[in-house]
Amino acid sequence: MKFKRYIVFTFVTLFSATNLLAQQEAQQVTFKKPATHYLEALPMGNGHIGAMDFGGTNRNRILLNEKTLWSGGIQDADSDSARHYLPAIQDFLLKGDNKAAQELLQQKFVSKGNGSGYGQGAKDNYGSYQTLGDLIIEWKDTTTSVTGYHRKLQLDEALAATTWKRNNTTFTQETFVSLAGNYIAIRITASQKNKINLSLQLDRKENAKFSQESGFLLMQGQLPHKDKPGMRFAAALRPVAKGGRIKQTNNRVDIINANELVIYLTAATDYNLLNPAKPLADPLQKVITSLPHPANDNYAQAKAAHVKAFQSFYMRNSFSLSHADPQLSKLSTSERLIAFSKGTTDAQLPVLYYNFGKYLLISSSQPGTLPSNLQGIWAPEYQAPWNGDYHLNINLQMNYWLAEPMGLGDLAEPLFEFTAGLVEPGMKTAKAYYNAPGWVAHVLANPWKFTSPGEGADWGSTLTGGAWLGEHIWEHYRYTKDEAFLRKYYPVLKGSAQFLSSILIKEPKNGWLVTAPSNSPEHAYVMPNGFKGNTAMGPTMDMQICRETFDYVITAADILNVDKAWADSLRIVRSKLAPLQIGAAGDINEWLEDWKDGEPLHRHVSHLYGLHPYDEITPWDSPEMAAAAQVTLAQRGDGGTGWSKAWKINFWSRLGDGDHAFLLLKQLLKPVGLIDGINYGKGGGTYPNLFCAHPPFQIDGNFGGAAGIVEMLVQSHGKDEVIRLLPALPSDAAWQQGSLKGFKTRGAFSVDFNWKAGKVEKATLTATHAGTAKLYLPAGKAVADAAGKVLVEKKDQSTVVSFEVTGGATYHIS
Ligand code: FUC
Repeated sequence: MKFKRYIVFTFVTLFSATNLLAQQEAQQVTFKKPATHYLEALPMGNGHIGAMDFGGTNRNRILLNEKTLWSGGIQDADSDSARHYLPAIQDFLLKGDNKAAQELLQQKFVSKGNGSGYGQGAKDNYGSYQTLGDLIIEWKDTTTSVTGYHRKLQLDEALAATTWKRNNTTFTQETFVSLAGNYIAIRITASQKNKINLSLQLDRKENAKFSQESGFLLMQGQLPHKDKPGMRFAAALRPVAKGGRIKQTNNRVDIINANELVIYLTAATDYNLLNPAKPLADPLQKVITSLPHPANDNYAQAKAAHVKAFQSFYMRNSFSLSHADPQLSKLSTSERLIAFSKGTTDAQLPVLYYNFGKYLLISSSQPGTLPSNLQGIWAPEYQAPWNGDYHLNINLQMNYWLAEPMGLGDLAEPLFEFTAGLVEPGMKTAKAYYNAPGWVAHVLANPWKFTSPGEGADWGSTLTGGAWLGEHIWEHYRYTKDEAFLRKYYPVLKGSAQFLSSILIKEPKNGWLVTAPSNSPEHAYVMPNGFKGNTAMGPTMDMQICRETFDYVITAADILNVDKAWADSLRIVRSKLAPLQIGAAGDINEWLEDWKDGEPLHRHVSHLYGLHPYDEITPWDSPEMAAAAQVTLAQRGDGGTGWSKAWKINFWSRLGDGDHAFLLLKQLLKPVGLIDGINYGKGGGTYPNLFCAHPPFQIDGNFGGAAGIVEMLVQSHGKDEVIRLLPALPSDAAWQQGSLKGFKTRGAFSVDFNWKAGKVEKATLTATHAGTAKLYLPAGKAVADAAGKVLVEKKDQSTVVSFEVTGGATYHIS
């Protein structure tokens, strides 16, 4: 009896130890050294304020960001005469003279002025997202040696911590960006009294002045805008020390012989989210008054409130794989990346990547501010790559692919509001270029509501950026069935459909309706006459976006009981759109004709938009097209930038090929050194701090990669929105046992399940609304209601089943 108890005890202990290990391996980004570069620093944020802790023990840098800090300002980049040239450009295209069309487009149909400043718009009207600056912590003792150094970001608590030992004293620095209050908090402790001796300073290389008030360090400034004064910003820092003394001189704070120190820091700008044309008041007073007062300082409470607020998002869902390796927990994250790339099994690394994606979403996107940009909220530059803006031909959208399935759709609010904010300027752009109703946004957008085409004919005339944003509004509805939400944003969707339906022209060969002039994002074709160009009519992605937009607007009008006659007319237009076509090589045509690719391995795979994110192509609804999509993917190859690889993980998962998806995930996790600058040739990967390498750092790959993991595990797309568990599970041994909790599916369901030996063991499905559930039921499983009554049973083979559900009820699959 005793012996048996001992065995059970040992088993439980071992089991929970492995579990704990797995948890830590999946929840921590760790380093054994201070960062030498921001791509080794630990990112934190609350959607408004961003921080990156370098973990230095002599001189520590904390890189600071504020989401709305943008140079430039509102510009009128619409070329008013453009619409007069539209018929001529279209005529050239109809006659097959794409060269003349592209030349005229470059002269008359691009943005007025410098547009985005050729990607270098910081000092131009377009502007650039900029770093706020740095907090510098300078320790007095920098000569004695440091031992026992460790640095980690604890993802499930959103806390960074550095520990080190110097002169027999153990120091710790803990940092968070509060989700409960709008500030950064940094607490420094020492194992012995009077050992904290350091100085604090704020720094910024451009457009800033520094000052101090009793108990505060201040920074304020104004950014350049070509014609007028630009955005004002301010930051304030307040140190709270226990023991010792604080001395303030020359905009510097010295902490002398303290036992403990807490630093609070906040920042704001005068950017007016509701009306960027009318800046808010000078933010200086706001930052001073919004910092916690020393008299009320209670770090423990502030930390607890932050962790609680953060976990209210983070704990909504979880993904775990059972396998853990005790050896791996001794490695730093970058050592794990290297080992993984050499073939070491590290089951928890993909889980860590998933968790990191979730962490980044919560930290960079919160209601009430701008959406996550090309760098989320973490930029060290004054001229960010591509201005750190909102690219609408994949990048901004990819940043939000995670939100709905993770049950974090409320964090996409900044995206929905940003999209709605583009309607008004986009209506002006639609008139100026196409003399069309509705609204358009092209390839680029910024907080100043830029909707004009880009300045280059070869990339700037993609006209579906705005409609693609609308897809996220529709997806939110599909996941939640929230009619009030749909009603609120219906005018945005309707405006896109109005625009797209009114600009279509009839192409001469088949009489299909097509967009013109447009392009297939950033890719070139080679015409049979040898012309290599971009300007085209009816590129495949446009036609897919038209079908998708028209379909959901027609459905939305029906749900909301509005615009019946118009929706009917849209149905007719939809039926005349150029269809998907399979080319001579068995692939999906990217253009209306089966032209050769300008760059066969190009990073964009826009013509597979219908496979993902749109669900026009699925292996079950359209097997022939799915097979052609697979040929396209094979042609394009597995290379590409970070986001391109991330997209391909999603594509392969939707084709049900978990092994190919995992192959690409492994490539996305390939360690990349600290390369600055843009180098398409090198391909994507992962920096030491897990940020995605385009290169340079671009956050879309982090989000897209984590979303790809979701697609491997749960899908619910296609005509019938059938819920599929483990639709693309890799055959790798490390993936054969695991569990998921709190996932959302289209049709407004929540699923939890676990699997063993690669097969679903038990699952529960909770319905938010009454209706019909459609489920791909694994062989040998049955569905029962909460009372245990069996509703459907399929013993012999896996198949799609449907059953009626009650709102709020849970169903068990076992
Ligand atoms: C798109 C991509 C580039 C880059 C840029 C920010 O235009 O083609 O690779 O990601 O956005």
